[in-house]
Amino acid sequence: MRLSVYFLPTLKENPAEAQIVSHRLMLRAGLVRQSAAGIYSWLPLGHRVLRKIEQIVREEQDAAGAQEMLMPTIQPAELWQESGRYDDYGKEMLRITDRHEREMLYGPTNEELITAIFRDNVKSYRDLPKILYHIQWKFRDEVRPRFGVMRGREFLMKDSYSFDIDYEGAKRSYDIMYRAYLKTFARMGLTAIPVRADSGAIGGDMSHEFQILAETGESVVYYDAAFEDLGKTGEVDIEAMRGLYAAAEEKHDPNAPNLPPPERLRTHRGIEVGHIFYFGTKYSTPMNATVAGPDGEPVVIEMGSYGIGVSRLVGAIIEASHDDAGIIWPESVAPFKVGLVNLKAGDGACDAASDDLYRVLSESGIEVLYDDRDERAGVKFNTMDLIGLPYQLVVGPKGLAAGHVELKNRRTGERQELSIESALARLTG
Ligand code: P5A
Repeated sequence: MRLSVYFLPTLKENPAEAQIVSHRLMLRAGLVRQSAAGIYSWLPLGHRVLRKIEQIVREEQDAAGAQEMLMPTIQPAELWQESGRYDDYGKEMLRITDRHEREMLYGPTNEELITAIFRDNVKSYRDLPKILYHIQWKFRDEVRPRFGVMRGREFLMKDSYSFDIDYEGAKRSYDIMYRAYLKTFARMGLTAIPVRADSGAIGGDMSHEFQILAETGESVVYYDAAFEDLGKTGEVDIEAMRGLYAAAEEKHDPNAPNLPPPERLRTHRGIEVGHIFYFGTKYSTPMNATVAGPDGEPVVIEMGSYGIGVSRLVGAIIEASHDDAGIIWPESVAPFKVGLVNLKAGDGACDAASDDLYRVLSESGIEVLYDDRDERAGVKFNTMDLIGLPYQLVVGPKGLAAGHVELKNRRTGERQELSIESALARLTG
C-alpha cells in the first residue's frame, strides 16, 4: 500500500478526550474514530489489526474443534423472557421496538439464542459434544463507556458455547477452551493470567477471567509470581498454570490452600481480555433444551460459554506494547510487516530503488506500507514510529550511493546498514 493514497489520518497532538495511552495512540495513529460515546469506526489501519486478531482467535477456535457460525446482532425479546434474563439485564440492554410493536434487542451476548437453536435442532446425545462460536458485534449500554475500545458500548466479541450430556463432558469442553485461550493470547505476544472469577450476569459455578497485567486495567488480580516466569519462557505450560494461585479481587481468598508465600503473592491491575463460564443447566432448564439420552429419556444439556474481547484486544495489546514514540505491534497482529521509507521522493535513484523493493516485497507476500510521500524525513520517521510496524526499511540517497539501505527494528530500535539483497533476504526469510 502506498501511503500517498492510503487513508491514514494521523494526529500530531494528544486528543484531550483520551485518558489512557492506548486510546491516545489509537486516535493519533488513525486506527479508529468515535462516532458516539463508546461506538467507534475502524479506519483502514485499525481494521487490519482487528482482522488479524480476529483471525488468530478463529484459527485457535477451529484448532480446538469449535465450529464457526454467525448469529444476528438483533434478537427477539421472547427468548430472554424464557430464560428470565429480560428484566435482570436492566438498562445495559439496548431495547428496540420494530414497526409491528414487537420487542427486540441488540444482543449483549448470545446464550439464549444459541440455546434455542440447539434445542430446536439437536435431538440425541449422539450429537454431543459440540462447541459452536461466532465473532459478532455486541451492544451493552455501559453507564460509563471509557478508555476507547476497551470499554465500548458496541464491541466485537468472539463467543463460543459448549453443549455436553453431563458434567464430565462439560468440564472437558471448559478445559479445551481454557487451553485454546492461553494459546490464542500467547500468539498475540500477551501473557494472560487465568484468574478465578465471579460469573456475574452470565451466571454459573465456575469461571475464569484472562487478565493482561497493565496499570490502566480496570480489574485487580492476585497471583503467584511464578506466572511471570511462565510468561517469560514464551512456552505456555498449562498444567503448571492450573495449580498456581490466581484470583480476581472478589474471589481472593487469603486461606486458599495453594496461596503462595507472601513474597511470591503479587497484586496488580489487569485488563480482562477473555472470560469463560461453566453454568450447567442455567439456560437449558428454563428453555427446555434436552436431548434423548442412551436410554431414550430426555436429558437436560450441560452448557458453558466462552468470550474473547476482540476489539478490546487492540487496546490491550497497545497498553502492553508501546513506547514514547508510539505503538510497537507484535508481528502477528501488525497491520503491515514493513514500513518502506523513501527518504527523497522525486529523486530518480531513490524512487527506482524504493519502487523496486516495494514490488519485490509485495510479490513475496510481505505486507508493506510504502511511504512515497513528498515529506521531510523527520515527518516520515515520526509517522512510522507512531504506527508501530515491526520493521522500517529506509532508502536514502547517501546510502544508495554506497550500496546500502537501512533496516530498523521498531521494538529494539536496532538499525543495520545492509545491501538491498541482504535486506530483502532478512525480511522475506
Ligand atoms: C461469554 C461469551 C460473556 O458475555 N457470554 C458469551 C459470556 N462474557 S463477558 O465477560 O461478559 O464478555 C466477554 C469478553 O468481552 C469483552 N467485553 C468488552 N469489550 C469491550 N467493551 C465492553 N464494554 C466489553 N464488555 C465485555 C471482555 O474482553 C470480556 O472478557
